[in-house]
Amino acid sequence: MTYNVKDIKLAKKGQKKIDWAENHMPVLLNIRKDFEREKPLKDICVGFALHVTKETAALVRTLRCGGAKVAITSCNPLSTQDDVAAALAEDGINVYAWRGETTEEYYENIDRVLDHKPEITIDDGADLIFAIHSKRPELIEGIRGGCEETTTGIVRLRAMEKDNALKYPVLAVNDALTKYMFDNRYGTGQSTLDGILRATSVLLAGKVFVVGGYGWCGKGIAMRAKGMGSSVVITEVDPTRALEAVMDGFRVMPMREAAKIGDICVTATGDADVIRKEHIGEMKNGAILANSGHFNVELDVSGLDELSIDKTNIRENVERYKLKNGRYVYLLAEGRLVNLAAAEGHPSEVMDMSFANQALAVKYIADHDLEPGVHEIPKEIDERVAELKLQTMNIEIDILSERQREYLSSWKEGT
Ligand code: NRN
Repeated sequence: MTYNVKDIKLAKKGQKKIDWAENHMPVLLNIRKDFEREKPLKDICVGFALHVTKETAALVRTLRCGGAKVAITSCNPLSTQDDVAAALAEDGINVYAWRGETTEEYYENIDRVLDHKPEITIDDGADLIFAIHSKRPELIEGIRGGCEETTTGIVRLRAMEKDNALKYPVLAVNDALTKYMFDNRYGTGQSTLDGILRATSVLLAGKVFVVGGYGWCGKGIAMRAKGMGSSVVITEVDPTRALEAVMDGFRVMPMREAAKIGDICVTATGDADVIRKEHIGEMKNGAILANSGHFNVELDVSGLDELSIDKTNIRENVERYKLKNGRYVYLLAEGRLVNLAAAEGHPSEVMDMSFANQALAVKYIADHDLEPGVHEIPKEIDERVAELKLQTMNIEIDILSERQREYLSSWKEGT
């Protein structure tokens, strides 16, 4: 067993954080009990590139209880919680991750995980799968399949599949209802505000809060910013999503207009160049910029540099840029995903469902021979996660009667 972490002496602090997360992840712990009994992953090596957080550590422990050998690195150079990484190392996990990795170190750590020749991969953003296909193709024949956690990763994998470039099966964990309807919406909604508030501690009430993108993440961010008393403005490129934002009571306008009035501007589109130089040049003095998308391509950070005559770190995760036009703007977490770089990511209760899907998806891959390509999560996994979550919340629901079941499958009864 090998590891490379910032400071192994942080392990005790990390164990406490993981225990705290596990106190709020009852579905995953329920699955862990089954895994301990059945050992469905016996001697299977699982390679991870997920944000190394206290919730991910709970997932790692669960797969290990299922008999898996685990090697893990992060999927972002800024999101690793170093005390959690130390705790995993102390637990005997092969962990290669620290907060503040250089780009070179980030990809070296991915290589370290691949040195363990994983048979199943778990990705968040598809960097691991991409590294296997582009740099270590000899590993592919030994791989049973993979899982992908996030929207951006699914988009990337579907593009690979379309080009016939995807050589092994991947389960689209992000597309499970019990993942994206909760993690992407309620998780991102809370964790993005958490990141902004930990970095700046500014008042949100009364501020103009611009959200770029009204997908499941943008919807969550807008809903929570409104709840804190912000006046929320949405920008979009998709007419239907724009219409939904209008009907949800938000102002909708192009970024060139929103940039002029925004006090806080957050991107969550999964696309590149959403806030560009021409927008930044129009921004109010003191505007705060943050990104909640997976990669740091949504805010044009190099364009911001070109527009600036000075850049100073004034708080942890806050860079102050003095623009040539004399105004200041603040960039959070270097434009990287603010919820994980400046806070701890989504709350454990919502990652409980996302990672229950991951654990059951890994078991599904171990139990089935799938064709290369992107596969939807089996409906029975999604439904089991929802039922388990309700159980752990002591919530009971109605059960269809025989008559109701027949009615729903009939077509003869009309008015
Ligand atoms: N606490 C977290 N641990 C966490 N919060 C959000 N994510 C996390 N991963 C591990 C991921 C979500 O599932 C980031 C991904 O982009 C999103 O799909």
